[in-house]
Amino acid sequence: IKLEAVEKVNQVNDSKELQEVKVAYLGKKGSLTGVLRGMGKLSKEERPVIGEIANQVRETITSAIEEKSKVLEEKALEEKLQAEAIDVTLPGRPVKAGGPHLLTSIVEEIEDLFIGMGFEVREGPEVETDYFNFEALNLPKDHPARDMQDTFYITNELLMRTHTSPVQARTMQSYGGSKPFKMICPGKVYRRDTDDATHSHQFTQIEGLYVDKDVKMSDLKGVLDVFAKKMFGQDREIRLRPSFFPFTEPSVEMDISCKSCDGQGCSVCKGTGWIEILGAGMVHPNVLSMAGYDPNVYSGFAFGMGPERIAMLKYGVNDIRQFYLNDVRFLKQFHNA
Ligand code: FA5
Repeated sequence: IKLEAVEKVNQVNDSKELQEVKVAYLGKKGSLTGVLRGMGKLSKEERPVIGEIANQVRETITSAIEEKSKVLEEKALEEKLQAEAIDVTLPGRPVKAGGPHLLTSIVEEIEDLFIGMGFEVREGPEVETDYFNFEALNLPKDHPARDMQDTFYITNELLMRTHTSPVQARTMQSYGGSKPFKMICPGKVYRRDTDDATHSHQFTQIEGLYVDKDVKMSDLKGVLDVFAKKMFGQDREIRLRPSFFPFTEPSVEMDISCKSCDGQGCSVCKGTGWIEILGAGMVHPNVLSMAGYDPNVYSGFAFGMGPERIAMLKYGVNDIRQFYLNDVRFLKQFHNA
């Protein structure tokens, strides 16, 4: 039995076969187990002799199996390592790197510029109350100027904000009517505008507000001038036009010359040579007092600009809808913008 078993163990090629051999000799019905079971029938004298031999045989077979098992394990490991070997000389598969959206870059650039002039960055809700979006900005119910911004209403009192100006009132309230401050607020706004090359029903605005004891129109002009020159370079022309907003008095709009498309027949400038990028003005006394600031002590200026249009001018984008189509061919041109 011993020789036969050891021979079989040597011939085995994998752990399954080894297990079969083990069962055949040492298992419950195995041949060696059979011998051990038969011991009871032996005489007193034969029993210890045969018993010792049987034990030796069992030990020999067991250790042969164990050794073989180790050899097989090592062989399996070796094969696994071979199969998983990494060829470091193969060429790599490049991963395409993403980058910030042009609009994100422009908003961050504008933020940095105003942070540099001492403005803090604020946020406000996109679902806004009628009070903050209109009433607190001197636009009572039924005021005809509400028609200037076609609104998506959710309920009678709740709407998608049509501009970032409600954050003016929210910020003033948070300062309790007693502290001077400078803030900007970037964010999404919504209007029932028909989409075209320069209008989108959802777009971005950046609000600016400076409230202090002696803020003048010339401060507004100075800040807008620094902004425009830094953003577009010295060679762009800037013009301020008198305008109307219920929350500012006097009010202006700022246009930038349209060099990228020479004005004529261009979809951005509609042939005029100019594109409007922001509305601004001196904060209306009613707006100050509704938010708790005494208009006899405090004054302020405010502006609201459209970063999409600023990016269009700066990078020669001829259709605002490009910002929202998510066409990677368009977007990746500006990854280093
Ligand atoms: C306003 O929204 C005022 N809240 C701005 C303001 C703030 C005035 C503070 C005074 C004081 P207006 O509707 O003109 O104004 O929009 C401001 C800017 O947003 C525009 O100059 C333009 O750059 C951009 N804009 C307006 N409508 C759209 C639109 N449909 N698509 C893309 N950009 C737009």
